[in-house]
Amino acid sequence: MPDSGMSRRALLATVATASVALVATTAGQTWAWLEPFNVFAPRRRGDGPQGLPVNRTAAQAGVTDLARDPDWRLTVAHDGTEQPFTRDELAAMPQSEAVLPIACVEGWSTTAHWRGVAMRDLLEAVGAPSGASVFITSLEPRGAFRTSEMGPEFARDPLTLVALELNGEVLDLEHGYPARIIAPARPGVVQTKWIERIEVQA
Ligand SMILES: Nc1nc2c(c(=O)[nH]1)N[C@H]1C(S)=C(S)[C@@H](COP(=O)(O)O)O[C@H]1N2
Ligand SMILES: [Mo]
Repeated sequence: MPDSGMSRRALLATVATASVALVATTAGQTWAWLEPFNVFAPRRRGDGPQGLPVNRTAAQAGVTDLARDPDWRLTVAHDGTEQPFTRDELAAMPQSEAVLPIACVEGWSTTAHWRGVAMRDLLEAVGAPSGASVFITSLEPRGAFRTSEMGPEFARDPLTLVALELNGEVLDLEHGYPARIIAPARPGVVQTKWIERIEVQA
């Protein structure tokens, strides 16, 4: 019957359109899902200065001049006092080492050798309890990852460092020079770079 033939063609056309739409939707999701791999491409293990990928560069963070400023100090605020440390002063303190990964949610994890002042030694130097929580602020003027919080379990861990060196060299500007946080078993987003202030929580 001509009518049913038309209906069948109409039905087939509808199914075909639906299939195209389904393929288009799936393809769209596939591309959206694959998209991060384009971003990963320049961040493979070993890429970036000192053998470590870079999440956000110093230029992107707007810290290039601030991080190189000889007047930079790391200020530790505790119990109403503010104690500034120059980089040389930090480097003159007992140094600790840790082999720890940066694990970024964007899909890479790279282990590196870090050296610097253990957070617990820094806390002790300003008379703060080793079981303190700390609030860390970066030189970065704005940005989602410019601050981080750290509970006592991390602050007192001997592997939690205010890192000054990476893989045997002075920490590269891209990796947080003059100083950054590195701590075990924490996501990359809280491994704060270019730090300028540590507030000991009351
Ligand atoms: N100040 C600051 N620190 C930061 C970030 C940032 O954007 N700003 N990015 C974080 C993220 S998401 C990751 S994965 C690590 C990457 O460190 P890297 O660039 O030295 O490898 O830095 C963290 N520290
Ligand atoms: Mo990250």
